[in-house]
Amino acid sequence: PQPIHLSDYRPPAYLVSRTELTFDLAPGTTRVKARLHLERHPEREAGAPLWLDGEQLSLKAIAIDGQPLEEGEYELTRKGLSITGAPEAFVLDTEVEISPEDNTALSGLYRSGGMFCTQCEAEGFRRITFYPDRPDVMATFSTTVIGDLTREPVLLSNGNPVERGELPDGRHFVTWDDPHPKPAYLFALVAGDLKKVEDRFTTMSGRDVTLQIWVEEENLDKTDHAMGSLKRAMRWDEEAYGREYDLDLFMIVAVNDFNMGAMENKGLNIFNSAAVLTHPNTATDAAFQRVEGIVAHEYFHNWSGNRVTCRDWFQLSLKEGFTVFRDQSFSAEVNSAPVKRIEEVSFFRTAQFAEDAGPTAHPIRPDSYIEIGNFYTLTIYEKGAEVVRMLSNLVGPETFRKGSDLYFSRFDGQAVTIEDFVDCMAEVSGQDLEQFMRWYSQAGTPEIDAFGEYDYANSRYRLILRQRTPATPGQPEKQALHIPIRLGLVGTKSGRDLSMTLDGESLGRDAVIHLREDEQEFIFTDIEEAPVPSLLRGFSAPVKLSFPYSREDLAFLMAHDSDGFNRWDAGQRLTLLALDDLIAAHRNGVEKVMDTRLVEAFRALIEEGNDDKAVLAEMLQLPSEAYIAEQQPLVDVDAIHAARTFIQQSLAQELRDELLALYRDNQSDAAYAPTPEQIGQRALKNVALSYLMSIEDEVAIELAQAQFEADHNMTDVRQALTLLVHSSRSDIADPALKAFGRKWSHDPLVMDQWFSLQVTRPQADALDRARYLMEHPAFSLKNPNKVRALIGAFAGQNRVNFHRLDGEGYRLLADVVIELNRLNPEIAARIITPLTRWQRFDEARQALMRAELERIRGEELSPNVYEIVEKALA
Ligand code: B3K
Ligand code: ZN
Repeated sequence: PQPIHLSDYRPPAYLVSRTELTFDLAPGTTRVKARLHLERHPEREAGAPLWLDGEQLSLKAIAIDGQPLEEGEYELTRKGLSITGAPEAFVLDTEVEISPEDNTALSGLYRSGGMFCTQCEAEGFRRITFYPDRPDVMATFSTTVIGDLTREPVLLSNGNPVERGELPDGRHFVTWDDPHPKPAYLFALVAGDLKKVEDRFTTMSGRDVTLQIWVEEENLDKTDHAMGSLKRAMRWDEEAYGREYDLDLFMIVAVNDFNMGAMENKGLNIFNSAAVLTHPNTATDAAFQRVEGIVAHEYFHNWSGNRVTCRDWFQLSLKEGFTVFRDQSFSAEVNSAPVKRIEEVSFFRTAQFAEDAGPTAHPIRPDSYIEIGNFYTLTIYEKGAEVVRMLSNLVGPETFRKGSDLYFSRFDGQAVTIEDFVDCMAEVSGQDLEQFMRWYSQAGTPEIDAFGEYDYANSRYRLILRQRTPATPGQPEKQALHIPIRLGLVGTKSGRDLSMTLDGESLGRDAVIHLREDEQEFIFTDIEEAPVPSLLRGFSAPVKLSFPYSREDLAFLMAHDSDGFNRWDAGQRLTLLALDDLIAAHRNGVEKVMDTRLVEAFRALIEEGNDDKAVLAEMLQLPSEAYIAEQQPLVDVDAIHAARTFIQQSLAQELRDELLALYRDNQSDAAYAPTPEQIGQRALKNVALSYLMSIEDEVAIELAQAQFEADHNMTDVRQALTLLVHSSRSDIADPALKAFGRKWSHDPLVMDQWFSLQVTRPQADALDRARYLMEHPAFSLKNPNKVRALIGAFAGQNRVNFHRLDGEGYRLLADVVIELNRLNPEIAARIITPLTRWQRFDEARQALMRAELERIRGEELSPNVYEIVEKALA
């Protein structure tokens, strides 16, 4: 496979103004008729051939303006069809046959359970019909869906239903019309025996919109939270961005087999059932919050993505980075904002930093790709969102809103580029954002080394910042970025933010300074006492910042920083320092000694409490093994696991009474509600329980068993069960696991959790269990949720067992990748990620991981897996 380059972009030879589709559905052979109204692109030369993408289609008929084409009048390849010498404007009719039943890649039209559904982004529409399948071709669509009255009583597509009727032989049809021009990737069709929950929403201009969530009958009681989230998101987008919904109907459909979380098809969002269904008994707090975030995200795409879309797939972050920023802002507003930010950053620094440091590192706007399906990454999404967040902070929220208003009005109905977006921000703010644009073209995580010095004699504080971005594949040299650093100087005597003056200008007590050069010095004057600097508040830029803090400095910031995020981060840094010592001790075979400062800092946290219990729970949480690994030059999985476990157990022993009290004070019988208060309370109680269970004392075991048996809500049940199953005691683990498995065998989303929590147990049998569970009747490699729950969780979260020195963990993952490469290349190329990070480990593991990558490379590979494996072995 050959890479495609951004620099080769050319507009298409023909545009489509209107697309008329007819689907005659049958699982084995579905007939698709397409009538395209085509016109030469004004910027393209006469004679340029028409190119239509098409894959795995069986062409039955083709005609121009009603005249059937002879063989020889068009050229057909495995990738599509071209016609030379077509008129300037004409109507093209095609008819193809496809087989939804055999579509295991879940791209295009496929079957999920008993229903038909589609996934077209990025390039799935070409598996449905011949079409210029690129986002800069936008057409209005009319879609007629013909199905079986009993098998598919419900027939859905984009837009509004305009006609329906019965046909002979127990068939019926519905015709849908979508008046908003859209690229083919936003097309959707769903047909099956579905039931709906309906609600209404009145838009800001007083229009009445019908809201529907379509599910299988047994899930009708799991839609309330998604519906509530949808209405909150619709209102929020009106208030925060002035964006109103633009059709009379908005539908969400839940499907069990889905490659991603959800898809923003115009008027007909299709969701992975895991991203829409919730019930207190089946979904955890985290799942409730995830559903709220994803429902909002897909809804927000109606403007940032659908009304204004991407010119080409290199611009993917234009819609994804912006929309993630929008959903994060929404979630922060409807939940606890500090805890949302902590969660985002903690995930980002673990997963995106690892991507940016690995062989698949790429800029937010890549220069080239082989398979666009591989670019739905943390860099495009989350780093893209961080860059939009920086923009919003640079220009200020009100100006940012002016910029987004301008962007939406100027480009409504168009397919545009990242420059178009940033130019709007530059225009409304008058700021020069040229250097800032490098964030989009340069891969890798910038590293900032900071040094500070207080000059007692002159009451000055001197801060030196140096930036450098490490080389990434294809980008050996990096340029300096424009990095906004929010900071405060916290007085060591007063414990308060000091007011800052820089170059004669008063900055206040919390300010942003701009790092633009490789190295810059900032001298703050009139600083009346020696400060500890609080840098990168709120994670004001997606960088790694190091400062030679002492443990006393960090304990001080943990207690006094006015920025909640940096209070949390100081705790993380303090814990990491303690971990460094313990990791070294473990490696050198020296006895491990617990840092008493850490114990005292944690004791103080518990004693002081926090109005926001979720924040306190986060502060008490130790950094994950994956995040700890990110900080190490060479990852020693066993030492990390041992060191972290040692800290956890030491804290549990030293603070046993405090943790028990914390647990008991936060127990509640109140009816479940996914409110920030309740979620915080549960988080706090469960973090206390996990410390207590780490020493497996009898009281803790009783508490965990009682919490499991009380069966109050899934958050508590799952946490209790996880702790029991992750313990060393099979006498307490096995009965609970069996009971849970029996009780929930009918519910695939709960069974996903049952799989995950078993294969993430640190005990040595985890790998055997993973292999054994792959044979379980509830498991299937064809269902992405199952693959993620079992294989993804084992390889991504069970580090000690995945990285076993006998290489069996790697072998398991490679076996799965090889099978999935044939079934579902997109999922195969994602699940392989842990193997691609081989450079981070010791030589023995490197060799084992590489050997598995080589074994995969020996197969006949899909472009998806090929691209990742080649990069990993390059
Ligand atoms: N836009 C979709 C992504 C689908 C990608 C599939 N290869 C989901 C989202 O970001 O909202
Ligand atoms: Zn998105």
